[in-house]
Amino acid sequence: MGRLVIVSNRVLLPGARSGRAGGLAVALRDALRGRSGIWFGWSGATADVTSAEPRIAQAGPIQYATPDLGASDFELYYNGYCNGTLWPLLHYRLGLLEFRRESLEAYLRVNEIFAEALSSLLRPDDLIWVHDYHLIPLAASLRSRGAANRIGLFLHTPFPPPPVFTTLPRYEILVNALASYDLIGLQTEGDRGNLCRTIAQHRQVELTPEGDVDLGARHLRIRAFPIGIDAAGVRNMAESMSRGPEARRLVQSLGDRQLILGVDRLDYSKGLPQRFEAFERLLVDYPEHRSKVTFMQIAPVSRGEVRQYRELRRELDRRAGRINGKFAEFDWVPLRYLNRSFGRHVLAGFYRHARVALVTPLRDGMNLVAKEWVAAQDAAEPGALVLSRFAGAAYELADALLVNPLDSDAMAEALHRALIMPPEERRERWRAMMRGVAGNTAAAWRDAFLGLLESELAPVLA
Ligand code: ADQ
Repeated sequence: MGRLVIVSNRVLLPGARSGRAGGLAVALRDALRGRSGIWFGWSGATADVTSAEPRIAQAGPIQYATPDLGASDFELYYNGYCNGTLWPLLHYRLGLLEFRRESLEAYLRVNEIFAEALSSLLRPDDLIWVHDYHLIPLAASLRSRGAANRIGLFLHTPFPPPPVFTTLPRYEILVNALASYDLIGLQTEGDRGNLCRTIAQHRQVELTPEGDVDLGARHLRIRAFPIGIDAAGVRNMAESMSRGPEARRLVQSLGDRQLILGVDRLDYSKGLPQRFEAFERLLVDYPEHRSKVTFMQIAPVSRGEVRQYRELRRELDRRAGRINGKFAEFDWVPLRYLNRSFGRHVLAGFYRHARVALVTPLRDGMNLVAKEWVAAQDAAEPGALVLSRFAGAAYELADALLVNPLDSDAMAEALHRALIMPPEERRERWRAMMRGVAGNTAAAWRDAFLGLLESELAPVLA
């Protein structure tokens, strides 16, 4: 068995506190632990220029190779093309998309430099697993340096339909780059269909119903691999942390009020303004909940260097101030809005005390918070989940109260329904959701992807 080489935008370095790392980073680290290999990705630091000589660290069988980004590439590649162009495009937000040719050039250049740096570390039988939209051209850059390894890509974001994707100037560069992979994984069947149609249209080829296509030199497979979580781990963590100091203080501060909880990165894809509006509608349309519920939204600032994110933050500050100014009583603050992050274990304890989880992205690849909240519930007394139809998680969590996050009246109705839902209905819905979450773990996701990437893969066609 060859080594596993994982390439992702950020790397969970040895010794880093995994309590703050996302479930995904932990799953990838575990994937590497099972076999020797390399974890390659941006160090998180900037230097004068993007470095083709990564920092190297070794921990047990895993080598960590982490190049720095040059200051201008941080601006043009990371903030510019990745977060200012691709992220809004992949989340169907064309109005927020900014394109500059200079950023596209930086994107291609950084991928070239990363490929150069990685090439010197590769062995011919290494299995390479690339993650996410930051690195789409990486396989093509590696191939041009002679890499004949099996290379897979997993896209954590949604993938939009062709009329949306092809609004991207010079989109064909990306579609052609995708053809250098052996396997591309997406979160849902919907995303898979969209990517298949985009490739079919652009390359004038036909894909099989499963998503196989011969692209000249390569046989490409496109499949849905919905990402999962370590359900048992989250459940155990929630069980013990529900009695931890933070959760105890939270419960004490709530008194006998019910907790509605939202946990997200502060990102415009997460639908936070609409969520605040829905909470306001709840207090207007169902005044019986005033003084009886507390909505806590945890949203640590992310990508604060990007203009759209700064504007979003200002808008949320305004809305939060207005809601509290309008509805607060001398002994009740309806909305607790926190721009700070908490460790995974603290969040797990909070999840268990949330009577309602409010997960309403406008568009989301999967949304692991929804799954983590389900796994954290007490089987005897679970809460209710209000979930956006446009999160990948909605495919698997059909027993949540599914809402359109653009319809704040409907969201207020769903919130009301969740708050008054009888225990038996909550238990029934939760049991169905938990079966799905427990049955599709992060480890199962990883093994399914790598299993297919490794199996009788793509004999390179002559
Ligand atoms: P994200 O957009 O970051 O991920 P999500 O899936 O909800 O969104 O969260 C990923 C991880 O970050 C989870 O383990 C979660 O607990 C943690 N997290 C989120 N908000 C947090 C907060 N406020 N404080 C602390 N931790 C927080 C991207 C895609 C998603 C996709 C994931 C994984 O945008 O659609 O589900 O990758 O593929």
